[in-house]
Amino acid sequence: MKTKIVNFFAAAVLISTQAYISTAQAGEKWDMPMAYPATNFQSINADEFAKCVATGTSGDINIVTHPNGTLFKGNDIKRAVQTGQAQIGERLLSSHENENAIYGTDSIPFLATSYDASVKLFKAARPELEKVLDSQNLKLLYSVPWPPQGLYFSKDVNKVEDMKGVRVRSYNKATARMAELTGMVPISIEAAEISQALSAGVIGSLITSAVTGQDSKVWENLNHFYEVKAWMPRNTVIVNKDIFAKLSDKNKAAILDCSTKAEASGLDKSKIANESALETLSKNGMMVLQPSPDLAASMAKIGETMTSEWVAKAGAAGKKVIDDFKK
Ligand code: PCA
Repeated sequence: MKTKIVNFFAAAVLISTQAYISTAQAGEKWDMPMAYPATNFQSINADEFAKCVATGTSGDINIVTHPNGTLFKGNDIKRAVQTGQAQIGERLLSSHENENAIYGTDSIPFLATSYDASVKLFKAARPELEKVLDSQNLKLLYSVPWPPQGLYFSKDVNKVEDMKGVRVRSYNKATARMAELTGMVPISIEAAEISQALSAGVIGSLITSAVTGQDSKVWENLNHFYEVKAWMPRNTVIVNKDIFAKLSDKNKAAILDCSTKAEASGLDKSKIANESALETLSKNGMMVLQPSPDLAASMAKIGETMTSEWVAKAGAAGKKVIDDFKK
């Protein structure tokens, strides 16, 4: 109840700030819902993108970012942009893999686990992704990888059997499937609610990056981080296709130029944020560990199962992406 009141108050302040902004400026206001904290590198990058767009369109388009799921929760952002309730938004597209397997390309286990490989995989996937997004009234602007995904626990985990029965937060199909195959119990929880879920004992484990562990102050409840490097999922910024289509050529070009810049600077920010988050985890008493050979071998096997499942679902489009990536 208390959080509800606080959220309501925050929303009221937000609305009055926006009203001020829209009367003070002549251009169009675009709302940009995002699911992650304002201090996260993805959100900071989006703020810079918004500034670039305001400058590049000479004030015609003013993007107002709404971090931490305050305007729409992560899971609702894509639909909000599709329907034009929000003009633009940032979303972890792999969470929509149930709509189309192509959305899950970045979460195929152990396929692209370095920044270079992640860039290469995105390049291979982009044309297919754009097709799928286009069919849903969306246009892809830019995409930024999260650091490699590891496993957080409150105990030593040396073999897959040690995970049995542990409740783990899931954020997409791959996290849920990995949980199932390791004998864990997946529970879908928004990033903004991780700390609360850990403190309440709803979950005892996470599959995520060092950065999201840091954002959620996981050391208050967990003490082991295994650098499994399962995959590097991406946040993708999408705009409503109809709204974009109505812009002048000059404003379209300005937004695309800012998108190219945001994709490059987001990549750099992700690398830097990962290094510093790993340090922060250690400083706060987390053990940052490599998986044992036994654990790594089991995870690799689970990865193979998940990869064949994905390939079977993704069909010819998926095969083309993987072939292009491996070229
Ligand atoms: N953070 C996001 C997605 C992957 C990551 O590292 C999250 O946990 O929701």
